[in-house]
Amino acid sequence: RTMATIARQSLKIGLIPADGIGKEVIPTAKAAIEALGSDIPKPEFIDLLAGFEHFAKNGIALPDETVNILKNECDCALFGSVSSPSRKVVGYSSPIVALRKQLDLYANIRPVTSVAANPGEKPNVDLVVVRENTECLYVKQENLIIGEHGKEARATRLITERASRRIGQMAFEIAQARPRKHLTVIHKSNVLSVTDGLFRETVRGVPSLPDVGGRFDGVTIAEQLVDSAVYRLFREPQIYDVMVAPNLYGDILSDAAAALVGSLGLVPSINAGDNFVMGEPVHGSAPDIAGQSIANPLASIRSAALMLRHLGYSKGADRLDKAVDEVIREGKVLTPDLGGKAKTGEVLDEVLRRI
Ligand code: GGG
Repeated sequence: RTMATIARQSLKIGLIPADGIGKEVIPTAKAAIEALGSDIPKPEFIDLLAGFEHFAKNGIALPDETVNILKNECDCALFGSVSSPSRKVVGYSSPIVALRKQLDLYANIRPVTSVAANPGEKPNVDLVVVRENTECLYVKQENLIIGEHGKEARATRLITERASRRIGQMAFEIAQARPRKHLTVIHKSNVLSVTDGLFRETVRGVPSLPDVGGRFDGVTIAEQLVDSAVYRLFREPQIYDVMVAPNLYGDILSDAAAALVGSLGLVPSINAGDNFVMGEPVHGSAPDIAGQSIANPLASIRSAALMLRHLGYSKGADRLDKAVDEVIREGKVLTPDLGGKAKTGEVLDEVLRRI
């Protein structure tokens, strides 16, 4: 599924590196895009601020200016990673969660694919996690009260028919465009029969919607409880093609699936809405290695490729993906997460040489 390609003189790309290794890997995606030359409209980059580090210095995690520029001036964006603390910090709220909502980027599309030994061969793992991106427990309505037996914390989990329908439609469209055309709906409706029950029923009902008109007839549909889905993902990942899940399950499943392909440092994503797309590596800000120039740049470069593909620039996207696959397949210049000794910049140079 791609946004309709419109004739553009230039491609305005907002860059939001945010925290930690985001600051090291987003510049590599920028360099890779710049190397594409005339395969894409001339890229123009706009540096934008957000993140916990920005909050710590300035008291704001997501400046209005960042959101306004994204909405009014950019064609697309690349986001790095954010380090929200695990404790409540007064006045702070996750900028990536807010950004996805404010730009209505309702689908987080996370392909997890291994690189086959030889070009043209089928990869062992080739699946896409389609994660609902705007609701579930991420509506962040939590409260704490002192009850009869001490502290009681509650959170609201929101699942709506509208959000489940549109993520379901997106997942069917992605499945329809893939060779296997197989969609698995992930839920836990044996326990959460109201919330997950609504998600499951709504997604399963997508092919019967009046405006679908048989478009998804070729897609086979299965469903799986989230716990057994994790088990089967590790035992037999080949059974999965496209997996669609509510926000929290999708977040966890896609990080878990990354273990199957060697490193979180390889897994890209896009946050997609009907009018905007934002690439984002699945990995976080990795404070343990931030500042050492050893972060893996490949997830960010692949996220740039996904973003360009979504915008309809498949030639440029193919060149980035092919270059990344070659570097992984050759296995000589890799960062430490993949067992190598190379620096971020050395891996980038290998990619640029092949673009
Ligand atoms: N690029 C993905 C990323 O930054 N992951 C870390 C994450 O999900 N953080 C949520 C947050 O800190 O708000």
